[in-house]
Amino acid sequence: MASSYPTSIRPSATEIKNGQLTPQNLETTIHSLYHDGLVVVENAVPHAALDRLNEKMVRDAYALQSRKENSPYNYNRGNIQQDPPPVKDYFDPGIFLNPIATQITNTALGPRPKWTFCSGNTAMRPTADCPPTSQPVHSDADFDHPTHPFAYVVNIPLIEMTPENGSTEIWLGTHIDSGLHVQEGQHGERASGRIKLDELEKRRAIRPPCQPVVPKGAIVLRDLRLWHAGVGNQADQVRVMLAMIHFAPWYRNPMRLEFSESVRPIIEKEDYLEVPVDWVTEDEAMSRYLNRAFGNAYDFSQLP
Ligand SMILES: O=C(O)CCC(=O)C(=O)O
Ligand SMILES: [Fe+2]
Repeated sequence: MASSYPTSIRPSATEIKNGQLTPQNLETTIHSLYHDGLVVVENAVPHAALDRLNEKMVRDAYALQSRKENSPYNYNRGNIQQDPPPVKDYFDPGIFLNPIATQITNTALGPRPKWTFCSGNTAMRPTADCPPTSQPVHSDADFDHPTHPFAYVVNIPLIEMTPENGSTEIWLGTHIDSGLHVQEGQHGERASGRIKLDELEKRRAIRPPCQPVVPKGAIVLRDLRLWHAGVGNQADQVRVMLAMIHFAPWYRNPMRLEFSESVRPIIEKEDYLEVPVDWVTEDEAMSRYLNRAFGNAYDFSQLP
């Protein structure tokens, strides 16, 4: 039986300094994305940038949580869809335009993938009225989609991610026979993309899921079609995990990002991604980013 645990690579100091993997390490990532639908790249993001963003996003997470039923949660209230602040002060290119993540998606999907989704998933600490609850196993590709790779999620946890604090449960290899035929739930609803229970049991006998320990500074690249689930956080710290999606350059995808004008000079220097953005003022960006209703922050309904 193939291992349930993902392949991790540890780039050398030279690779990190150059923002480029060697051909050998790049081949390993492409091999893992092809066979497992997921790969981990360790030591790729500077810790200071993660700490700064984490402090802000954890504070914001409590504000979102206090909205209870009206918070933008996915499947259950302990797991919140949370955008990072879309302004220069929090826009560290080492996180959002990470060169190694971009090198991998350029190689796997073709030159200049489109970056059109920028958000995060926050696993809240358990509370009396909201105990740790896992999400149903699902695919984020809850719409009719190609059977070949067309999009990768770049997940960046802001702290070390462990089974205790809600490391995402992943089902390696499930991107290969993914599609609406194994899913339940209507596209666009809060609990869409759920994998049918009999399909889960069939798959468990072949290659069961795992919850990997993902060290701080690591990036997880995941095929958008891969089955996974947010797991209840049992720890006393909030776990924020950023989720950026790079779509193949040829994929018909009209989604756009919304950032403050202050981010524009940084984005305009980016040569390896196409980044369609609606620019807004700093004030608009700051007042809007926590007010996306569910189905807006996470809206793939424009996709075919
Ligand atoms: O928070 C996680 O670990 C995963 C969340 C997730 O998969 C989702 O909300 O779609
Ligand atoms: Fe998901």
